[in-house]
Amino acid sequence: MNWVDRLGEGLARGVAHNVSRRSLLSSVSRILVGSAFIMPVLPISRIAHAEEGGGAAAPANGGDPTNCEYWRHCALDGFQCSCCGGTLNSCPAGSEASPISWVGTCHNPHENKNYVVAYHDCCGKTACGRCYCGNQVDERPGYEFFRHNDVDWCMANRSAVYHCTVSLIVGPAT
Ligand code: ABN
Repeated sequence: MNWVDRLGEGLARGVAHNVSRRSLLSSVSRILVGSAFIMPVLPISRIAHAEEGGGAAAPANGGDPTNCEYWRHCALDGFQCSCCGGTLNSCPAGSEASPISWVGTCHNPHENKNYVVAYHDCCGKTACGRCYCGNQVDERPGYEFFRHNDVDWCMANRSAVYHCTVSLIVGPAT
């Protein structure tokens, strides 16, 4: 791997000799801003349009919703709020939902249809510790940061303390 190190060092030195810090920062920030338009790199807030807001038709349920195998938990990484004083789609009293979420596409075997499901963390109370699910449908390892679901989505809340996670149906996946 020495040649990789030498190549990297050569490139870094070349850039350092030929490009000023200000113009490097300006180019990098232009690339970052530009790429955000092409590729949606941040989690998206859909909570206003999800199940609680009545946006999606409630799909047929069935099965035990506190079981990690329950279909709508297919990409859930966290403690299920329904075991923590909340429900499948509402946070326990004293906690508040994160506006950003991880989104998965889960198969409802009772209807044989796929649904987009948003996993919102409930924040502001210490970790619930019950009914943990570590499901990984469509998840990628941590080094593929934007496709990794082991993230505290409370980071944008008044309190970043994670309590549990709800699984909201956003709508049918078309
Ligand atoms: N989204 C659940 C979670 C919270 C904190 C840390 C890892 C995962």
